[in-house]
Amino acid sequence: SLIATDQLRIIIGLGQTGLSCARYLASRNLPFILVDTRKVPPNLEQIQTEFPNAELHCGELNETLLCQATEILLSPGVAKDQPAIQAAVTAGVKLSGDIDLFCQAVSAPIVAISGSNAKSTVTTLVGQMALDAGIDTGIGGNLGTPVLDMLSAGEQQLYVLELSSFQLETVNDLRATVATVLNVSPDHLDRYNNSLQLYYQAKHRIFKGAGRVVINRDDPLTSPLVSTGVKVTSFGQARPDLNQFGLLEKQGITYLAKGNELLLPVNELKVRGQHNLVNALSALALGEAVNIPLDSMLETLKGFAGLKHRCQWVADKYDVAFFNDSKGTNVGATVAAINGLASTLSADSRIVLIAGGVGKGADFSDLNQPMQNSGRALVLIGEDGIQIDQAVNCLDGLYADSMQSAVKRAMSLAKPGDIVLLSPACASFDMFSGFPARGDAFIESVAEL
Ligand code: UMA
Ligand code: ADP
Repeated sequence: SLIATDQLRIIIGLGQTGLSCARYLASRNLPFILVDTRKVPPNLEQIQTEFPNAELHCGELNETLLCQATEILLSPGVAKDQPAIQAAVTAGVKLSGDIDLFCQAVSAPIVAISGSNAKSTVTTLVGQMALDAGIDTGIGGNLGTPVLDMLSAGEQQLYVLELSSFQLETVNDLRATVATVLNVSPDHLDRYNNSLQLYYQAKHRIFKGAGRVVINRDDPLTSPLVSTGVKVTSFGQARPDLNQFGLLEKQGITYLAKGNELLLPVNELKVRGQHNLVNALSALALGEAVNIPLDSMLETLKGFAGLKHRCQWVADKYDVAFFNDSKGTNVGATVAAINGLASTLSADSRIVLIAGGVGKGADFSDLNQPMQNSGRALVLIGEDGIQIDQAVNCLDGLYADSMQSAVKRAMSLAKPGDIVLLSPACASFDMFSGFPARGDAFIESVAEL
């Protein structure tokens, strides 16, 4: 391993990432100190049992301690612009994280995927394409399994990583075989001084040292400045140029296409909505970059039914269809969900949207146009529901104090043929443990109707 033993590493954050870093260093007999900004981190007992000899500091960050480190391994949930961390950086301490450690440890090709939306869907899809093609593949990152925990299964032939802007903040040298930022729209701006530029810059760290790059033709913010040797492949909705991925119409049928080559009629896909066609195209471009055979990738696409909580069809009740898009946690995602589902509706049918939660300082005005085009009614939940009500002035919002009453209200407002869509455009932590619990509450409430 490239890791020096005479260094003092401080792990900040005792969540999943911090634990994975501690396990990784311990397995290599490398010393570390554990730090968490909370007085009592949630899994303190487990940590003390697992690492009985590790020095542990909880509560407010200690600047003197941090300045003594050679390297700080920062968890994604901890902002790096805190004074104690900045003081350490100024004092010459290297700021790093689990992603850098992982990249130093493996030699297999890495597919690195970021973006404001569609990360989990595309990561899962590319991972499944690789597995179906018989390639031993590790699939993880922001998606759920911390990257270092994947190493316990032994080195795989390929890694497909979902990387958040938070994780990318501490990335110094990724050297992915192929890297992409699928799309950029405002999210997490509370963590970036309300600056889209800072958020964008964090995301674009994914391109550091990348061998190949995949860009979205429909979103200029996804294109990095790369040196001439780096191959760039694009995906997008329009008819593609030679060797690029896009949609092509022939005799009234829309196809996924590469250049002029028709790959698959889109009606053979199980997933619905224009955004999912784009997701399929991006997965093909990424898979091609790591030599997954095209025929095999198309077979995987045909079988892919999408992930739970992402525009997931739940049930039809009294001729109203219910869709769970609990993972729609920012405005861009909810706009895509509304437009994607609206394109499947008949002429008189519309969407009843359930939205709201923790707004993360977002500007919700981009919801107005899609709701004007396709909205029947707006039901609001959570602490920042009122902000959405104020931004969406084409409809009067109705308030509900639980998921159950939101679903009942939505049912009573819907007309036969309509869709009730939970796509909150917000985080869930005011009412739920996370987006999965919020989506499950929706599914249960629909079942009770
Ligand atoms: N925290 C503190 N003080 C600390 C450490 C953490 O207050 O010293 C708080 C954070 O503010 C945060 C929580 O504890 O609210 C968890 O933070 P963490 O960095 O310990 O998180 P992990 O458990 O390591 O999980 C992280 C990702 N979480 C975040 O980025 C907040 C997980 O993504 C990811 O699956 C996991 O690593 C494995 O890679 C979750 C997420 O919400 C799903 N990601 C955001 C998103 O998708 O929008 C970016
Ligand atoms: P992420 O991991 O980036 O949050 P997911 O794959 O979990 O992405 O999808 C999150 C949400 O983003 C979905 O529920 C859907 O509302 C929206 N979405 C999916 N694909 C796209 C896309 N191509 N562009 C914009 N929004 C999308």
